[in-house]
Amino acid sequence: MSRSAFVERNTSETKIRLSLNLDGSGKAEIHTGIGFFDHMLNSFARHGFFDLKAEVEGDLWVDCHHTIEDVGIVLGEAIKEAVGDKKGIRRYGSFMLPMDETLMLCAIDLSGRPYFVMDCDFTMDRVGEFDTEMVKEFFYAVSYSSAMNLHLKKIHGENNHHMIEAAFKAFAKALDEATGMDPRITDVLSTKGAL
Ligand SMILES: [Mn+2]
Repeated sequence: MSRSAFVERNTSETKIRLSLNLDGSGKAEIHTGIGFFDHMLNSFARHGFFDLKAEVEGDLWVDCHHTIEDVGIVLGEAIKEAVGDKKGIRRYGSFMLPMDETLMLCAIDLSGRPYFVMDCDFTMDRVGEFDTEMVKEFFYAVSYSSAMNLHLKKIHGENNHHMIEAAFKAFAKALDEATGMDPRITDVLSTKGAL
């Protein structure tokens, strides 16, 4: 049983084709037109052991906003589809990821109820062609379209490239744990019987 999804989304602002395999090996083919964003999505795939392909044509002549936000929406939809009925998965996942001076916490509950909390401030407006304020927009979109409870908290950080990269890697590690199978869980890990 393959836990994967393909999502296509076309609007007047972005055209996105994305495929995700939760049980992959970390292979990625990412083309968003934003170099730093490609670097982040590659890191997400590699460190979560997800296979991820993303072909994105966004209105980068406006700015990076629609492209990054819409990839977040589509990635969230793919996660939701790939986890399916959530039978046998751990549901919760968290990771504290160090990257040089930066320390980033990510915690996930695949609860079916979207909620996003981010406590991370940046000291630069941009890293490459990536606006730092889009970190919040991206993860907000992922959490809402996948119906995931997602927390991101910066424990320490000075370098903006490190802080963003640590957030993407911590998210990958936490999601890998939350989507992972536990042989002790024979149904859905909830006293309600459904997530
Ligand atoms: Mn880097």
